[in-house]
Amino acid sequence: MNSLVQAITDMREEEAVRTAKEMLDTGVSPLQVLADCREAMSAVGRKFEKGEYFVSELILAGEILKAISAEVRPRLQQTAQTKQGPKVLLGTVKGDIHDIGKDIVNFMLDVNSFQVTDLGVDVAPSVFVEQIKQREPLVVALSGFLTLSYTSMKETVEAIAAAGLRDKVKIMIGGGTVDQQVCSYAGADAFGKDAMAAVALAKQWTEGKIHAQQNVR
Ligand code: B12
Repeated sequence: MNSLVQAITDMREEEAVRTAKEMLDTGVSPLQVLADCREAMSAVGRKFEKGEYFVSELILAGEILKAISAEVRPRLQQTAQTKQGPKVLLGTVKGDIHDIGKDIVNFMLDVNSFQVTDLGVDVAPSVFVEQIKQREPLVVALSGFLTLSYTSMKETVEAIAAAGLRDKVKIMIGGGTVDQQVCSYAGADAFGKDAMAAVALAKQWTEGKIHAQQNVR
């Protein structure tokens, strides 16, 4: 466990943010810093499972990660291109308010030139449907960390299909323990294990469609 992972896991907020800044200043890749954050969040999750940590620690862990993300984001943007690519609609599904992973997916897509609309957390299937009609994205990205989110993801995919929009969008899911089994259950097109996977899928699905999408409106 390196010192950043240790500081986050032990809830030493100031030290964690300072360590992350120092790592970035000395040339450690922003993606490595995010990977360390992820490792720490898993450790925090394990402590919560064992009853060593409570919801208050989860909230603090969330705040620490948001503070570090705020440091990481501008460093990623330094290398970003400015062109506006295809549209992606993103949100955490109904019943789930976890947004740290979603926010990382948002900014990784954003720095890779996608036009991301983030609908926030606890997003009802009907809202996804409404926003697809309004914004005509090529990709819909559903995030969820709770087991109950799998049902919400399935209901969201079903609502999109019921509205006759299923063949207009590619749907990816991700967050926490989402895997191929959840993907098949939900009826999504693919799952991604991290924000880089989200970018890879979005690129794969929209290649050659960038100009077409830019001309919409
Ligand atoms: C922080 C946290 C919270 C915070 C969330 C703060 C916030 N603003 O998000 C708060 C305190 C609010 C919270 C609340 C709860 N939580 Co909570 N929480 C966590 C914790 C510790 C970390 C989650 C996290 O943000 N991880 C960091 C990110 C970066 O994770 P990541 O998976 O690496 O993210 C990447 C991928 O998932 C992927 N990704 C994410 N979204 C998407 C989308 C797409 C399309 C793609 C392709 C990829 C992708 O990209 C991300 C970046 O690379 C986890 C433990 C854990 N091990 O994850 C529990 C955990 C998820 N929580 C849990 C629980 C039980 C709860 C509560 C029910 C607790 C309670 N009793 O009240 C509530 C539920 C509230 C609700 N209705 O949603 C359980 C879920 C168990 C389950 N299987 O259902 C966990 C697993 C803890 C545990 N071990 O028991 N929680």
